[in-house]
This record gives sequence, structure tokens and C-alpha cells, in this order.
Amino acid sequence: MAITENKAITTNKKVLEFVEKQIELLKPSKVLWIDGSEEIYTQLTNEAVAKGDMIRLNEKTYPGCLLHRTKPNDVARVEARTFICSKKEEDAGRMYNWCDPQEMYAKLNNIMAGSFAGETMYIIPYSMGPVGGPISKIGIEITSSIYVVLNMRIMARVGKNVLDALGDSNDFVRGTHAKCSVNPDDRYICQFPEDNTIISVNSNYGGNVLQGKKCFALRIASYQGKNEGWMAEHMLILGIKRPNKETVYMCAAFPSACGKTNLAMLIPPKSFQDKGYEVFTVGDDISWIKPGPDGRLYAINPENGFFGVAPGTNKKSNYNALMSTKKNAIFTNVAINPDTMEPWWEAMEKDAPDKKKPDFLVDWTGKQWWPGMVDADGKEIKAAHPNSRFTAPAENCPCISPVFKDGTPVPISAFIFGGRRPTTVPLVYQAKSWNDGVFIGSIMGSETTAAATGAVGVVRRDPMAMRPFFGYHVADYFQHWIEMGEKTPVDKQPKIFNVNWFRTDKDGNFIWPGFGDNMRVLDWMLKRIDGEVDAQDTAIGYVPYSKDIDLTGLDNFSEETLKEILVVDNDAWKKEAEGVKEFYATLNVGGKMPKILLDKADALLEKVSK
Ligand code: GTP
Ligand code: SPV
Ligand code: MN
Repeated sequence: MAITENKAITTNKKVLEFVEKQIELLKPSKVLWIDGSEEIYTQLTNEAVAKGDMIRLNEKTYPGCLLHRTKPNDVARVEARTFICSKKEEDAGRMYNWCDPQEMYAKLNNIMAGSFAGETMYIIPYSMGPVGGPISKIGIEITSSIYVVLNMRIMARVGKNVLDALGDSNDFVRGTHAKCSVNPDDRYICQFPEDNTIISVNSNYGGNVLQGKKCFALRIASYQGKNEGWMAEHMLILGIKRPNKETVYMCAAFPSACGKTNLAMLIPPKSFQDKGYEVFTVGDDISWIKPGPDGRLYAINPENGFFGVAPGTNKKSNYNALMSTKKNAIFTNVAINPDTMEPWWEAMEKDAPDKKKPDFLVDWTGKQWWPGMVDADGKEIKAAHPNSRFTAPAENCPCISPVFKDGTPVPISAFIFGGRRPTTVPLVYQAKSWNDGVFIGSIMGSETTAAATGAVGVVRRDPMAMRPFFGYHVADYFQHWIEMGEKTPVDKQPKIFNVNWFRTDKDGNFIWPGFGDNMRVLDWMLKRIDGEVDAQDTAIGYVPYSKDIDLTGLDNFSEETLKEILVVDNDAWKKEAEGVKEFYATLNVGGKMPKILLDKADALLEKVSK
């Protein structure tokens, strides 16, 4: 019999039943309900620091900040071990591992049984979206990891008020996280969409175990959205204010580590600031989107914080993200300066290691590190893991939108898709219709990054940046997008664009300056939305006239170069279209792919083959 450390903070029978069942299975020594009180967080932080699980950073320069190191075999999401467990295999779909739910429950129960022995079980009630909000949903995560409790506190709304809002309802996602021995061979990240259930075992890393994020807010929620008439997308939300105009909101889907956090927190170039342009961040990773009473699509950011990529984040590349990490943040797998107890990562620019002092830093694995260190194969050793991350409260962000906190859904005027494409895909183009936009999103490709395990730098198809996050069959997901368009009056449909910040020259350097200068591309979109400029009609959609992208104040970048990255090269697109057809064929087993999209793939090939 477990010793309850504090009393249940709900009388909801379904919640209590779920908790009892997990106690029976996991056999913790103690049980603690996370009620959202400061006392509990302070107690848990002290405990984690005492155990060496967390390192407290410099209280003066990084107040309330902690460092955590994961096991070297547990540093990213693991797509190969992520499962959608729907009753029928055809409902899980094509881009995913599937397993029969009963078989998977049996396997997981076997792995987890008794694994909390000697430990405390934490029960985390959390709301994705503001507690009680019109688009919000509730989950309960059970874990023995203080790292998870402290991160969930930042990433979601956590506490007793969530259970109060739930009342007697059974409408909550049941989540269990069992760290076990962090054995990668027995690691499973499983979603059971038909049961509103998530189970993660043998990991203690971010996206695998902070279940509100990818497991719930994308995999489970995309399935809920399909059934309930809304959408859960891997999209940032930003607001742009032009002088004398209302703020316009846009959502953008880029694959992991391809610039969502950067774009969401963009600082406009000086020439735009001088004109009075302002950018506000609503979210940097996930959007929940629902039709509003006026027929437009409205979005919220269901999260409460950012789980952002650390390396490369500096004052110049993302000032707002950097500032967000200055208090009450948790760093995962970054390096630390043991003298100052401040975090460090590659290209942070501040406190760059001093070559004369070789013991300057401690790397993400806890070992001494100095610049230029190489491993036995002569490969450079990084101080911070390439997928090291910060967990930062959204309220820390200097440009957080005033609508974020109360969670007011914002009307969306544009959807932007994009990925890392060294060739072929122009800087920006616009879909000619909603369904053309669905087609463009569905054929998205990107070079892989360190955000997931596996080879880095290979182009793979990543529809709507959702490849790792679909909670149901990808073809049904495309159909859902088409239907959401049908339900939205044409004049109220968001315009759909595709961007590519990552075109490279023959030496492999990025051609477009990117980052804050992406404002110039967003500005073109605003002008298109308001009907202020024409565009070139091409085989893939509307491409800007170079004169309509404002290059004021951009040194060393000519209109000629811009023209080069706006070109639609028919030969390259012929290969692309053939690749798309092959890709579609892999999805179309059982004839599930919407005919509208299959026809568009044929039409594209025909247009670029002329
Ligand atoms: P997840 O949190 O993994 O979903 O990713 P994210 O899309 O939020 O990624 P993030 O914004 O953290 O992207 C980080 C990577 O994108 C870094 O390598 C940046 O240098 C790079 N990046 C972001 N914006 C730009 C840009 O405009 N141009 C170029 N060349 N690189 C960019
Ligand atoms: C991503 O990989 O897209 C992330 C980080 O946003 S994680 O939460 O680990 O999935
Ligand atoms: Mn993401």
C-alpha cells in the first residue's frame, strides 16, 4: 500500500480510478498530487538538486534556472519507437509505426510493472490552452520524474484549478510516463487515440515525455480535431502590426529545428521598425485551430512555454528567445561554465570559451571541454548537444502577444509551409487556392535535423511538418484539411504560402540572409493578403516580382540575387513532381489518398514537363 503524501485534489471518479490503477501497476512508495503550489515545486527542485538530477545555475544572472543532463542515448524524439495504437492498422497510417492496442498495452504493462518501487509517483493535472478556455483540453500525466514535473509546470497550465475545471467529466487524456532504466531497446512512445491514452517508457527526454506537447497536443489532438471539426498543427503563431493597420495573424509549419521559434520571435529589420512594423509571438510550436462564429479560422497556442533549440540562439539570431531563458528556465543538455555557473552552447556568442583555459567548460555529458576538441575519429566534439534545449516560460518573452495570456483565439490570415531545401523551392510562393495550398503542404520536403534520431541532412517528405506527429492516417488528414477549407467561405480562408530560407550557393552557403530579414517576405504576404501587389503566375503558384520584396537597408544582397532564388526551374520541378508522385503512391495503399491531390500531382508534372 502506497503512502499518500498529500490528499487527492479531486473527487472525479474517473480520475481517481485511473490513478488507483496506475498505483497498482507501478507500485510507487509515495504519491504526490501536483496542485500547482509553489511549496511543492520548491520541495521538488531541492530534492532534484540534492540528488544531482538538476544543477542550479547562477542565482544572480539566471535566477530560478536549472540544468539537466539526459543519458547520452536519450537526447531526442525517437520516431522509430513511436507508435499509434489504433484498433485498425489502416487508421494509423502509412507514415507511422502501428501496433494493436491490446498487444501494446500488454507489452508496456510488462515493462512498467513495479517500476516506481522506492519512488514517488507525481500526478500532474494540466490544461493545454488556458484553463477553461473555449479550445482548451485537459490531461493528466503520471510520472516519477521531477524533470517532467518541473518542465510541465513551464510548458502547460498545471494545478488543482485544472481538475476543478474538469469537474466530473471523463474528457481528459490519460498519460503515464515510466522512466524505467532508460533502456533504448525497450523505449516506446505510444499513443492510443481511441482511448485518449499516452504511455511513454524508458525515456526521460523532452518531446518523448513532456506528454502535453507532441503526444497530446499533436498526435492525440489531431485525431480529436478530425472527429470534432478542428485542427491540431505543428505551427507557430505570430502577429504582425503594420502602421495604421490591424494586427494580422499567421501560422507557420516548418519541420523540427527549421526555424519556427526564430520566425515566431522575429525582430524586423531597422528600416521596417522605423516605419512602425511590430511582431508579436503567440506560439512557437503548436497551433489548435477552430472555425469561429464569423466563419474564419481562429487559433490558440495550447502551450505555456517554449521548448526551444539552444545551439545557435544568440542576441543576433534570436534575441527574444535568449531573453526568455534568463529566469525560471530549465536547460537540457547544454554546457556549463563551472566558474560562473552559467549555461553555454555553440554560437551563444557570450562568454565564448577562452582557448588559453582548457578546462573552461563542462560539456553536456558532464566532461571537461575546450574549443577545438576532437574525438578518436578526429570529429569535432560539441560542448552542447545539437538538440540541447531550453524550457522557458512564454511570459518571459519580450515580444509575447498581449492575447497570449488570456488565450483569446486569434483569426488567421495566412498559413505558411516551409522546409530546408538547398535547391528547387523558391524563397516564397503563394498557392492559388485553398486546395492548392493543401497540395503544397502535403508535398513539403526538408533536410532532416538533429531534432530526431537518425541521419541528418537527407531530404525527406514531411507533409505539413507533421510527419512525426500524425495521430491518424495521413490521407485522412489531407482529406480533413480539404474539408476544413470547404467549411470556410472562400473570402475567409487564410491564404497559403510556401517559404524556403535555406537555398544554398555552390559553396553550400545560405543565399537568403534569413532571420529578421524574413520580415521582408512576410511583408510581401501582407501585401498579397490586402491585394496591394500582383505576382507572377507560374506552374507551382504565384511567385513575387522581385521589385515587390522590400530590400531597403539590406547590404550585400542585390535584386539580381533575389531573382535567382525566386526562379521556378522546370527541370528541377519535373524531378520534384516525379518524387511527389512516388511519395503519394506510398501513401495511397487501399486507395485512401484524396483524388483532388492525386490530380494536382499529375497536373504539376504535366505543367513543368512542357
Ligand atoms: P522545433 O522546436 O524542433 O519544432 O523547431 P523550430 O522550428 O522551432 O526550430 P528553431 O526555430 O529553433 O530552428 C533552429 C534552426 O533553424 C537553427 O539551426 C537556426 O539557425 C535555423 N534557422 C532559423 N531561421 C533561419 C533562417 O531564417 N535562415 C537560416 N539559414 N537558418 C535559420
Ligand atoms: C520538435 O522536435 O519538433 C520539438 C521538440 O519541438 S520535442 O518536444 O522534443 O519534440
Ligand atoms: Mn516542434
